[in-house]
Amino acid sequence: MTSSPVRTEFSLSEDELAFFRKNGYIGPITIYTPEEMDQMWKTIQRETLDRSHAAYPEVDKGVGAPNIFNYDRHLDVDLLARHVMNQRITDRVASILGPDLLCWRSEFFPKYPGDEGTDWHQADTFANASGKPQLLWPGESEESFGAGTLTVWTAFTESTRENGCLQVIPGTQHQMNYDETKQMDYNEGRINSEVKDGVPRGFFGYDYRQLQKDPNWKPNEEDAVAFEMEKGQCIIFWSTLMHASLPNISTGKNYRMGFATRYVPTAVQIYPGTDHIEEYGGNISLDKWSAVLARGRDEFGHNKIATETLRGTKYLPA
Ligand SMILES: O=C(O)CCC(=O)C(=O)O
Ligand SMILES: [Fe+2]
Repeated sequence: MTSSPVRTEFSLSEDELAFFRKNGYIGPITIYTPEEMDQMWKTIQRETLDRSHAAYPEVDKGVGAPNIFNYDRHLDVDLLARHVMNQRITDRVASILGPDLLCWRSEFFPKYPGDEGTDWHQADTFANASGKPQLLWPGESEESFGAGTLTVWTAFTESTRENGCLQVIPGTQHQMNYDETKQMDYNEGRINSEVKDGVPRGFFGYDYRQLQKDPNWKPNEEDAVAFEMEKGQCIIFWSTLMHASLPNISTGKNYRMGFATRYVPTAVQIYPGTDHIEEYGGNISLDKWSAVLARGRDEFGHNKIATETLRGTKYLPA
């Protein structure tokens, strides 16, 4: 993590950067007004239904499969393409990662009424579910830990304790409690079936506790912070920070929709030595995948970079 010499409109202040370095996150930060977010979300919902240009085909499998089939819709949906390049986001991310940024992954994280929370977890190489490192930082070998990614988790709908807001344990980003070279077994039947320390939680068909270095260790939930957010606000956090989310205990139509965009500097190799992703009970080819140069320049040429979306719209800073 370097601090960018480039100061721009939405750069983090020195105080904000110091807070991030200590705690592993910063936010909530407002990216869109609630009205803007409402409008945008309506259009995105309509556009995401059309999968004719999506990078990955619809996986006609059980409840776990939506995870992987919701990946990377910023590669075909215009408003999501604009979102990953939004300067309110990328200026701040650049304050932490430096000026040259790739967005390598986006993911929808829905919690519908009755859905369990997300297990506490940390991710460094992102081998957690696939068994293969998805990120390789310079100077790291495939066997060793990489150095994670910066995630921007934006609340596309209001996010409350009741509908399953995001939680973190501040300051935990420096030490991995999980070993991503260990294997978890995927089991759809596990979804919505476990209560962990009084809270219904799971990891989309996995049990993240299977990666624990010490099987007897437990996260220190007393130190957890829960982020209630207005729609249009985001949290920026380092992926090795302990994070989770609460279950959605509400009734009716009160669903929570998070949209995570993940950034690394251009020096990082993404999906090293692999042409597919196999996780959450699905298997997708990376043929149509590309990284998006969200800001700055790519002087490394390690990764395939998209200049336009799969619909042919140019990626331009928003
Ligand atoms: O939204 C969630 O429940 C989990 C989000 C998460 O784990 C992530 O963005 O890395
Ligand atoms: Fe995560």
